[in-house]
Order: sequence, then C-alpha cells, then structure tokens
Amino acid sequence: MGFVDTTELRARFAHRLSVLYGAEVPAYNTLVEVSREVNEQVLAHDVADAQRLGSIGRVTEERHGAIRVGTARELAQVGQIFAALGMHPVGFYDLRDAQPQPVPVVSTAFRPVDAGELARNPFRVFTSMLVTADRRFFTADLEQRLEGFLAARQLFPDELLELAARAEAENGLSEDRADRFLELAAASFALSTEPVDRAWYAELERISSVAADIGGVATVHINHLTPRVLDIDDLYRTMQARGIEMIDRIQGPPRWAGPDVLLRQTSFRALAEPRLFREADGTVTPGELRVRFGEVEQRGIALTPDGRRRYDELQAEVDRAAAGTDPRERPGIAADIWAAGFPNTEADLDEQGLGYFTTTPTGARRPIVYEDFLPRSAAGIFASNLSGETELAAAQGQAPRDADWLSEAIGRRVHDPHELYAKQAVAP
Ligand code: OOG
Ligand code: NI
Repeated sequence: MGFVDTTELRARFAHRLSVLYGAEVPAYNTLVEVSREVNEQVLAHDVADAQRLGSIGRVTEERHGAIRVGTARELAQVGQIFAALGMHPVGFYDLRDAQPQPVPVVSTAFRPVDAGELARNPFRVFTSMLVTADRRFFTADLEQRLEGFLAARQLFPDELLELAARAEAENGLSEDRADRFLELAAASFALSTEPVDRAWYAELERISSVAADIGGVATVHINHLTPRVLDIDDLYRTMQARGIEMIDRIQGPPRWAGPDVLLRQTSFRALAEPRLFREADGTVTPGELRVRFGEVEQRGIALTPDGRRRYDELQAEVDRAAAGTDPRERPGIAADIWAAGFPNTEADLDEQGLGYFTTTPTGARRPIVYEDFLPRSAAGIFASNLSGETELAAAQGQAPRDADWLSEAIGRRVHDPHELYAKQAVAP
C-alpha cells in the first residue's frame, strides 16, 4: 500500500479543487487556458528570465483559492484540514475599514512556509472569517441570530477532520485514506444545491453581500481559484478580446519599466449562478446569485518592511495624482511616479534593502518571490464583486482583532510573513 505524503496531498487537493471549480464555473477553465498560452509566450521569449521567480512547473500548477467562514470554530477546523496539506496561517488582514468598501471580515492565508515546499507546490487559500461582534455592521440582535445559525451548521464531517488530524500527525496518509480524505475535503468546498432561505439571505445582504455569502447559507464554498500568469497585462487584453468582462483595472503595482514586485491581480466579474430559494411560505423557487468570480495574478519580488512602506507611499501618490483624471490616464501616471520613486533595477532594489534576495551557491543574488496578499488589492477584489453598498454604523463596538487574536481562534500561530522572508533570505 502506497503512502501519500503531505506535499503530494497538497498537490492532489489543489488539482481536485481545480477540476471541481472548472466544472462549476466554466469561465475559470478559459482563464486557465489563456494563462497557459500567455505563459508559453513569455517563456518562448526568454526561458531563463521568465523563471527567475519560480520554475515554469511551479507556476503552471500554482493556484490560490479563497474561502469565507463564520466562526472561530469553523476557522480552527479549516486550520486542521489545511495543516494536513502542509499549509499554515500566514499574515493578518483586517478588511473591516477597507476602501472603497468595508467588508465585515478578518483574514489570513494558509500556505506552505518553507522554500522547498513552496517550490514543490505553493497552493494557498485566502481565508476570511466574519466578525459578527462588530457593531458597525451587526446589531446585537442580528449577531445573536447569526451566531445561532452558524452554531447549528457543520461545514466539515467528523470523518474528514479525523483524517486531517491523522494526516497532520503522520505527515501523510495511506493511499486509500488519502483518497477518502481528498474526496471529503473537496466536497466540503463545492457549491451546495440546498435551497437558500430568501428572507434570511436578503436581511444579511442588506448589510454586506459577503455577510450573506457566509452566514446566509449552511455550507462553505470556494469563492474563486486563481491561476498565476507571467504577463498579466497580456492576459487582461486577451480575456477582453474573448468577450469576458473584466473589472476596470489591475490591482497592485503598475506596469512599469522596473522590476516586478509584490502582486498584481485582476478579475472577471461574478457570474450569475442558478441557486434554489426557499420562500417565506415554504415553497422552493429557482433564482440566481452572483458571488463567485475568476481572478488571475502575477507575482513579483517580496518587499522588506522599508520596501513595503515605499510601495504604500507610491500608491497613495498615484491616487492623488490620478484623482479627477480620466481613468485611462492612470497607468501612465503610475508608471511615471514609479520610475521616479522606486529602484529601477533588481540590483538597486537589493542594494537599498527594499526587496528580499538570497545568495545562490555561486554567489549570485536571487530574488525571493512574494507569497502573500495585499490588503488593499484584496479589498478591491472584494469590492469589485460586491452588490450593494456597505455603510458603517457609528464607530463603536469595533471588536478589536489582530494576529494574536486570530492565532487563538485558529489554535495555531499565525506566522509573520516578514519573518518567513527574512529566514528564506539567509538560508543557503
Ligand atoms: C477574498 C478576496 C481576496 C485576493 O486575492 O486578494 C483575495 C474573497 O473574495 O473571499 O482573494
Ligand atoms: Ni484572490
């Protein structure tokens, strides 16, 4: 009987989710197809340069998913399932006072944390948790009803959680247990065919469509699955040419002449998916919901805290300069501001201590790829796919949350991304 180790479990899980999501959201398959074409072109142009931030094997398989849960208990269970796959919570994101739209969640990303595992398969899942205690969104009465609803549901069967605990303890599973584990895990993230209670969903949707997507239904589902592309501008044009409506811009650093840093992302709009609804009189009627979308990303070099500060300053400067101008001017404005304010070469980025680099055995400097997310881009991705506006009530009872709080909730330490990059930078 064969043994499936943690790394292989993760690769198989990512693959299964990809098959599942492609069956549920066929436009995702188009995105993957176009990503592959774009990557082949970039590769044909310059094989070595194209692979400076990851081998083409890694990049072709690379995906991130996004899920949203309701409670600390659910988040801890998610943590157990991902631990079985060698994925650990990294980073704390608070999207509750995000611009352009607040979202009533705090988030982390589950991902591998060491360089070898990232190279083998970097699968990661951006995981958000509802903050029902935040009075800016939920009244005490609604919090109570929401908590009641969430407490009554079970997202993951016990058998799955037991297999996950075994996989974590034994660094893998026997072939037949692995199959069962993967089947149960993937099924837990499929879109449910259970009717949605129309009135309850609508009540939550008036506050935030993310709140409704999480607390208005009895199951969790994958919200999007994102492939990695080597030229996101090319991909954006190609998708539009294929008639797929993209959001109005690429989030993150602009296209410019200097090094690629951090993360650039864009998405196509949430598609209407058929769902069943239970009406107040008990009848079930067909309807649709728009919550799931397609996203793609290009990854660049990880920035040190100083580099990150520079990034935030430049983005704020671009916002100021672009305010009131035609949106089509923004890319040009951004490229100029970056050319003046950011190191124009990798060597300068390294020398000025703004990016993470490591030294290869031959003494060359090699950039370290950014493995995480950007709160502002995440907020933009959420917002571009939200229906309705979320208005904050008076700023009282904000329910403070931070990485320590989240570690407690998950029952696992949330890693600091900078510590991980710094470690990678000194490792031989
Ligand atoms: C997560 C949005 C954030 C990203 O790539 O920044 C995200 C969500 O929509 O649940 O996935
Ligand atoms: Ni995403």
